[in-house]
Amino acid sequence: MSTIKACIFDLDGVIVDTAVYHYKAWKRLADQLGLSFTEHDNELLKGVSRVRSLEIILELNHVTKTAEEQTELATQKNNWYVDMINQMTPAEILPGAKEFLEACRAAGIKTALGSASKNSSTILAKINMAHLFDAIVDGNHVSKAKPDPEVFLKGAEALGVSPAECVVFEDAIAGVEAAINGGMKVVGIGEPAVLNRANIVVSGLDKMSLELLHSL
Ligand code: B16
Ligand code: MG
Repeated sequence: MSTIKACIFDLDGVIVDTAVYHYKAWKRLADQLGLSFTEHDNELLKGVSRVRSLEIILELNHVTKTAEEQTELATQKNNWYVDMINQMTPAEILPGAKEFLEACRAAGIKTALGSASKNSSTILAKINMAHLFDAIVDGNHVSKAKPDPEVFLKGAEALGVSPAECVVFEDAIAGVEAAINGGMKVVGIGEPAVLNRANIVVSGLDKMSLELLHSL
């Protein structure tokens, strides 16, 4: 008998691919500052907070900025990013994401969002999926970034389940580690060679089923 009572989903890379918009906004900022920033560099920002993302770009370019300048730059990037996510539609939901959440809920499994983003409510509203989550925990509710398990532990708490009863769905290495650090099972979304600490790795939620979930 499976003990799984809840699923906690990361947002970027699991439900939608907002990484393309993050990249465009960071690239615009980097170009404005005369800094180098490639799509390869963008991989380092996945699952990482906005503030830390800027620090990484500055570090890659051996550039320093004051705390005030960093706040201003991160705000500028976010304004451009928000302009783009305001144009999102349900057509951008990744394959199988909506169907798997609906299947979980129909089977009595609770659902939560566990994202580093401070813009998750805008995104969920634009793709019309907010109603599919029993709890939403994002960058506005946590003080410690993944791989710290805070975001997922708060999700479990909000759902009234124990960590051992949760399965996390994550596309970032730091997110997989956060789930393990929180005592949860984790399904990696992406490449098995990259997410090798996950219990299983699938290419997307279209490859998930309740049967596979209960086999974990
Ligand atoms: P924001 P996730 C993360 O989302 C993104 O992967 C990461 O690239 C981004 O920097 C972070 O959200 C913060 O986003 O600037 O909107 O607060 O994968 O944790 O859902
Ligand atoms: Mg992610």
